[in-house]
Amino acid sequence: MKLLIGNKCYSSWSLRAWLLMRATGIAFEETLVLLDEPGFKETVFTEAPGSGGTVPTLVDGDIAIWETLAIAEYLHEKHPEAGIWPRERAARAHARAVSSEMHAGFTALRSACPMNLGKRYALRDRGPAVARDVERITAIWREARERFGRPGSGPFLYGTFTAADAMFAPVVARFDTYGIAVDAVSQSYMRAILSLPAYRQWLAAALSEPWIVAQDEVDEPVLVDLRQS
Ligand SMILES: N[C@@H](CCC(=O)N[C@@H](CS)C(=O)NCC(=O)O)C(=O)O
Repeated sequence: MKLLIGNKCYSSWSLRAWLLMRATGIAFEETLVLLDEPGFKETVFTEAPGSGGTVPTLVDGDIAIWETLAIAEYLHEKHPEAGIWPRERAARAHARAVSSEMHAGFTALRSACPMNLGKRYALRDRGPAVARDVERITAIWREARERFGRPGSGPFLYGTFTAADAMFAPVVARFDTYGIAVDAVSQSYMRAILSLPAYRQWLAAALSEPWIVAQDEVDEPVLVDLRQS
């Protein structure tokens, strides 16, 4: 299988699919297509004709799957042993619901705090709509951990790493780089994502990317630029 992804520093949707495959041990090769470059759509459509023209797109022979949740479902069908979704039905239903909520929502947070793994931002109040998103996201994390994160089963939302963790990984990154304060349960969950070897691998590659996209040029107080170049 081949996964088309965007720049690792910025592409939050690519991070979700890539992390899901890497953390669950599903073999794939990756093709990085530069965001904000003139040939982006042509490259995606050449690799995946008839797709939505976005990244991530998973290509498996003559099957192309765009949309991150559809990729998760495809992997769940193709690799039932990988634990893409939790094994227990109630946990699985919860994981799918919160993943859909993530996919469709939290637009205030997403537009106020675009994912940029290369910078650590100065603290500032990001307004009530962002605060509401943060409150809802951390409530989801606490509920998942309390109801389904059985002692000894692992530090992720449902114990072991699942698609729901992949869906929230870019939010964890944002809370970290934008210095957004969260409760103790959420902090401990964030540590689990941020220290996951697959996440560290993505981050290291993101920090060594030379490409800067337009979104990065917005006038935003930056505490630390983490990139080497
Ligand atoms: N709903 C899509 C969103 C994918 C998406 O918006 N990807 C962005 C990069 S993070 C993209 O491809 N942008 C380029 C474009 O839309 O032309 C999903 O779930 O995968």
